[in-house]
Amino acid sequence: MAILFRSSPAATARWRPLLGALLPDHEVRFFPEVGDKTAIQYALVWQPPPGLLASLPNLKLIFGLGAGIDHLLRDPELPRRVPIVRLVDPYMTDAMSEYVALSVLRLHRQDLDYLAQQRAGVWEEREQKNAAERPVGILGFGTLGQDAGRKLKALGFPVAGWSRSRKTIDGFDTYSGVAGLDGLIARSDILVCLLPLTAETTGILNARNFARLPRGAGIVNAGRGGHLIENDLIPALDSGQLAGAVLDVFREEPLPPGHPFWHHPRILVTPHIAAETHPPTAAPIISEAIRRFEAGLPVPNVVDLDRGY
Ligand code: NDP
Ligand code: OXD
Repeated sequence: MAILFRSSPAATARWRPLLGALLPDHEVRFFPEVGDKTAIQYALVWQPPPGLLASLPNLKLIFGLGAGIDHLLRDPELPRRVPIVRLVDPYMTDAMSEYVALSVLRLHRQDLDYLAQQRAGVWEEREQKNAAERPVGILGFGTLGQDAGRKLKALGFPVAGWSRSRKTIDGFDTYSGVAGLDGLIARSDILVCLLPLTAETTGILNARNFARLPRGAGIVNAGRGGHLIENDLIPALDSGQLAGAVLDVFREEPLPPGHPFWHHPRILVTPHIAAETHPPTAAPIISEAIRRFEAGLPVPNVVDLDRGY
């Protein structure tokens, strides 16, 4: 019974000792050392090469080494009979909420303007609202969205969330489905995207929706680069319809040199670090899931392939 691990070389170095210690009764193989493929029952993967998973005839579970599984669905040969388990790790949830709180506060407190003023040696006060006067809307009100929402609420922001299914959550205005999207957008001075990338959510940060935000709104995209129509962003910023954008994820990663986002004065770029997978907490979550599976118990966080997340 073997486990195949495949991620970047740096991640592999961090996971190797943890998996060995947590799963001593399993043989863990590290890609590209695959060995006898018929022995592999579990795959722990981030961005596996297309066809790798399909080449494992006795695979029983696929563990995505992140919260989003779009990297797996991109594989045209993905064996859809094998359940995919996504990573839900409170350590990552806390990290994402820190990133969202920081980004929302930067937009709210006009950090981009004060940075520009500092560079120009300008000492000038700008009118400032309180958090209570700055509604935040969160696209994707699941594990990450709700935690970020709670923390933003603790800072005083009125928070609303948008999800696919209808939700009633104490202390939050909630919107759902295609019919609820315009309502959430119209009331959001700052719009945060924490959606999974699916056919329905691709391109949701677009000119139409920017135009429906209150003038001078800010956006934070920590979902996926495919959520943003990149060519729509700069015109919305240059016209003043949007005041700023904080972007952690991009259609092409790393963001290519010379891309206009690098130097735009109203865009803050981070290199997909909002909530990185943290092997010391993630490895015990995955090893526990394997133990549950082998004991015939239900495994949490299995992806619904029909929904796409
Ligand atoms: P969850 O599955 O817990 O939450 C997803 C939310 O999105 C749910 O509320 C879901 O609705 C909603 N949703 C999905 N499709 C639609 C739709 N078509 N219309 C409206 N709402 C929709 O995921 P997580 O919160 O754990 O993660 C969200 C995403 O964050 C990941 O998929 C990944 O892309 C991104 N991420 C980015 C990281 C980074 O470092 N930048 C790190 C980790 C994750 P419902 O509740 O009804 O199911
Ligand atoms: C994830 C990510 O999905 O890091 O976990 O983007």
